[in-house]
Amino acid sequence: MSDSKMNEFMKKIIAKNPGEAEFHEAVQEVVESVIPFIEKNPKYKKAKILERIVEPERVIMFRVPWLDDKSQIQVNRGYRIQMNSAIGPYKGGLRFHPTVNLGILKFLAFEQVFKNSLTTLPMGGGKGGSDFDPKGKSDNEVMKFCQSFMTELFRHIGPDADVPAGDIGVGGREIGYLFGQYRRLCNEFTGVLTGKGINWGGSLIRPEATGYGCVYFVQEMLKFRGESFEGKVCTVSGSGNVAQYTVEKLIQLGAKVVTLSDSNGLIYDEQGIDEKKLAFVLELKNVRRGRIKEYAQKYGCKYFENKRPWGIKCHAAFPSAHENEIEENDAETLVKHGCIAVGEGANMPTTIEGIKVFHDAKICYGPGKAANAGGVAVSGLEMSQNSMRVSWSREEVDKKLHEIMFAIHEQCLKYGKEGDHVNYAKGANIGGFVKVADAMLDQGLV
Ligand code: NDP
Ligand code: 2IT
Repeated sequence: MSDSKMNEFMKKIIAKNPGEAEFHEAVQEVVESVIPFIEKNPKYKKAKILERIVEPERVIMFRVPWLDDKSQIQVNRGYRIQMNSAIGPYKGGLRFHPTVNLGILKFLAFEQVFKNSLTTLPMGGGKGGSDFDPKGKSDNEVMKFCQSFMTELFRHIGPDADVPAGDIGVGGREIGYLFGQYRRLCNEFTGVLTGKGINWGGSLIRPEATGYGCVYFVQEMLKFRGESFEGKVCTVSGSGNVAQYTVEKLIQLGAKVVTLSDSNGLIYDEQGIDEKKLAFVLELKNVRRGRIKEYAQKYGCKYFENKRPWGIKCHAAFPSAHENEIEENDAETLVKHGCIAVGEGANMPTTIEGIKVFHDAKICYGPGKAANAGGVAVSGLEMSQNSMRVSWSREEVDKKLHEIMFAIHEQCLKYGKEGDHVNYAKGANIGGFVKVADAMLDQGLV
């Protein structure tokens, strides 16, 4: 019964949003859990909550012209998807990457609605970005692009309306240029962006939050099974913001991390990445903006061109690069090699077929909207600090982050327990849905 309802629903989604494959996948993954729940709770069905929640409240698309270092005109496309504001201002990152298109940003905005709801904080869901590629651009070019991007975006955002942050290709440097231009255009200093520098309104622990939070979440999943990180071998993909702080926290908790990657290849360090080697990665990636291959050259470990880490034996895997990086055969290999936990630092890094493999094997699968919610959660804490004009200590923010990840795990247990197994994907989807759906019911036809 639910299956045919789902097929019918997905047919309409595909017809109405042609060519948006990632958005279709994200909706399918959520409705697989939510349709059976709605069948048992007809108030949501009657109010057509599902039909409304998949439709963005607003989509903004705009031209971003800028001058490169050779004084040539460049033109990119900018976007902001304002998906759902039933429980708070739109909140979600900006992605700058050549693959960015409407379907990818709609998938990310859709996921963000459920993720933000799970954080326990009052934040709606949004996402934005551009097909601009910061790779190989000078600081001056990145600044010119950011200023032009904000020159249109500023009229659509605000500290109580929509609060963007970083994502792939948008880190501290980009947030700085974007914030500078917003301040100049609006003549006001407010918490309109998160991920800001520490001496101009940023929060301690925000750079670390997504990685730390993901490790805290997997720690809870392991604890529930009577396990810990001590002595566990872990593989991590990517080498950007999320990957870096995932590795840092894993090292602190006694795990051995053996991989990192970027869009060119994979390093496999059998000795394990220690704090000193990680400091090298941070300098390589955040300051020199180089390739991960240099790590293999410096430390004499293995390097594989264009490879992902999923063929390497591990107890826990942390996909922290991009969507659809774990396919069905990768999931099978991970399970075959004895992997017992997956923490999704990235958004939707496992395909629907891959997720099925993890569920069938009954391993601890922590879906992105739960496992990587620590980043946006600390963004929410940054907004609170900005509103109150205070700065909390590292310890205070880290403690709050820890509590939030624990609370998300509890919500997953509440809605996802199936006998002695926990279906975290189902738990996160229903847990995230209920709060937003109830707010939509309370607020009438909006
Ligand atoms: P960064 O830009 O800091 O790092 C991204 C990393 O992933 C880089 O190592 C990059 O390699 C690699 N990568 C990106 N796209 C591809 C691709 N198409 N193929 C191969 N490698 C790729 O981004 P973040 O660390 O911030 O984001 C990583 C993931 O985490 C994304 O899915 C993001 O949506 C998600 N996320 C981020 C949060 C945050 O707070 N930053 C919060 C929650 C989720 P290269 O440098 O070669 O491009
Ligand atoms: O995917 C995500 O949750 C983010 N990129 C962080 C969003 C935010 O507003 O901090």
